[in-house]
Amino acid sequence: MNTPLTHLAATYERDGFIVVEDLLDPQEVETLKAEAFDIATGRRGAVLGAKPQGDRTVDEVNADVLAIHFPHKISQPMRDAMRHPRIAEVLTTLIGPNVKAMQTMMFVKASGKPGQAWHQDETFIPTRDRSLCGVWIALDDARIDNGCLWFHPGSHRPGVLWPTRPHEDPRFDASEEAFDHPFEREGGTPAEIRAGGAVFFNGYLLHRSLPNQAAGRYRRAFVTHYMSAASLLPWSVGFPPVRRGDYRDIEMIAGVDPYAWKGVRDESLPFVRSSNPGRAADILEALTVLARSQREASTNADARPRDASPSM
Ligand SMILES: O=C(O)CCC(=O)C(=O)O
Repeated sequence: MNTPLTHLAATYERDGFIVVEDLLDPQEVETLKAEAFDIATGRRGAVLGAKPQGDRTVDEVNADVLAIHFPHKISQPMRDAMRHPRIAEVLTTLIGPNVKAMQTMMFVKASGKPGQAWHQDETFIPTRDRSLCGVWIALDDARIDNGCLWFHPGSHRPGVLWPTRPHEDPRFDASEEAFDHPFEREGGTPAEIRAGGAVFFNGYLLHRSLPNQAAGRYRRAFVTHYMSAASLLPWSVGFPPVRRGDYRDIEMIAGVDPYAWKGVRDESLPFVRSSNPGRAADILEALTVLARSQREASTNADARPRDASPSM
């Protein structure tokens, strides 16, 4: 990381995002890709949506996977990536000394797969101090043709969460699109990043991705969301979403947890989101049932004290 951290912090404040090249080395990148495949084929244990490889090729397996949610719960390399010391170093400069993480996602975007329409992550993951920061690590060279991220630089600065609505744009997946804001729908700046590089972006920043139109090339990315540990996290999570006054299925990344006395809860379940709509619906239905019993068990049990947090 050659750019001084103070310069990165000023750029983050101005634009709402920074790019850090070579955050992971090629071996770490390959390990995460292999982990994604192993999770999707059930080699990391019984995970909702995982399906044995059988006689499918690697490409056939990957084509069925849109994303893996909460992979850090079942994969040590994913958890290591979430807790990467270089990420912690940058985040303590951008956010403050005390940083927690609440979710990971692995996007497996094969050729032909859709992008995600303009949105702000704080719409979905609300902090109380606007400290949400997504760290999106490219596991393949992310270019315009294979569906890199796009940003509206500076769109975080008004501190406004714009409304969202369903869209019928076939370029994008089913998640809602932000509208009624002053930024060009077809504008923005692409963030082309080499494999191993990462973009850190503010939770109020408008961003999107376009479909992967590169024949025979993936655009995989490992994403973690972080925030100041000082803020509560009234996150609606689960299927159907249940609103928590303060979501406590967190990992401390740096500094101290001001709410350590609350303990942590293991309530979010890893699952594989299929790119086949019928299969995705079945998985969500099964997840709803499982998540409900997991929540009941977690609510009935005392939260684990902080120092009893599991290490894998
Ligand atoms: O990777 C993508 O295509 C979209 C990711 C994204 O928008 C996010 O992580 O908030």
